[in-house]
Amino acid sequence: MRTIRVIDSHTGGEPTRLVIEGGPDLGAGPLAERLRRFRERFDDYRRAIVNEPRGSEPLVGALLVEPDRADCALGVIFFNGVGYLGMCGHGTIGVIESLARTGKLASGAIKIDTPVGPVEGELHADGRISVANVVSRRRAHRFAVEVPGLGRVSGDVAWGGNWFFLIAEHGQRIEPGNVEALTDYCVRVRAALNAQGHPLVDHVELFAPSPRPGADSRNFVLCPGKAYDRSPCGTGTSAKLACLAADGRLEAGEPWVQESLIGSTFTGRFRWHDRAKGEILPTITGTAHVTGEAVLRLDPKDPFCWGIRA
Ligand code: PYC
Repeated sequence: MRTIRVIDSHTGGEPTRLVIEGGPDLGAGPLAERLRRFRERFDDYRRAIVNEPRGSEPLVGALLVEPDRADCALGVIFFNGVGYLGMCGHGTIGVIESLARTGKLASGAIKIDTPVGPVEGELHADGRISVANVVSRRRAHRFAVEVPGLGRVSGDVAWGGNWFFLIAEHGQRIEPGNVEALTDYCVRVRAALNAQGHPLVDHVELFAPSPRPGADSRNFVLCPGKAYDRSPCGTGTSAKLACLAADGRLEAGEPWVQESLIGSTFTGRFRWHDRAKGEILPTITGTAHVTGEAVLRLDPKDPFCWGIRA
């Protein structure tokens, strides 16, 4: 019988399961290499931790590891029900909240190693958490894709720690009652985009004006697989900031309040990393709440011990 100790949290409604003990031993080396080892040799742990019957479709796992970089206090590898993430904004906020609330982290700044580079978290005295994310940028502006059944769809391709396709003109209602149609639309767009020149894009992000006072925009973000992000998506908001910066629609230091489909918000800001290249350093601020601490039991007699395969 294996046991895995976890701390569960949610950030703006999006769940994170932090693995603090009993996860796979990925050895040493850069986190990108350890992620590859995780995928190739220990993928059954990923399914056991986040998939049903222990997990759920939107759940993101976060495996706590020793950092590789000397300037980082800890390392994290993020994963979900279908694979692995480069970075995860809501997840990093959840990890910091989980470590803080269980006495494993004092308030202040902490540098965290991830497979796509170091990020810096800051736990504020009022409970908000900021994450200074990896360098983000727009790769393609108004890229048009022919989507079977939908016609031509145009959007921006941008990196914010994961690859995103950001669409402003989509004709969809971004409302909680419309999740099925939004999911179907994004799944079709992603498949077409992957086949037509952008195979790495695994997140699709739709935007609309927000009815919420103080919010600049509402989004719907389809994550790898078919789950949508209940939070405004930290890496997605970083990608959005890169596009706003490239278009001259947001100045360095100015706040951008991004609302999620369910009404939670992140505040994003950026500073320039390399203005000539359109590269920014985004910071995302939000709040998370711990929802539980548990010991997962992996019983070899359980036919679904390693998760239900989709
Ligand atoms: O907050 O970056 C994020 C994220 C990615 C996938 C789910 N959440």
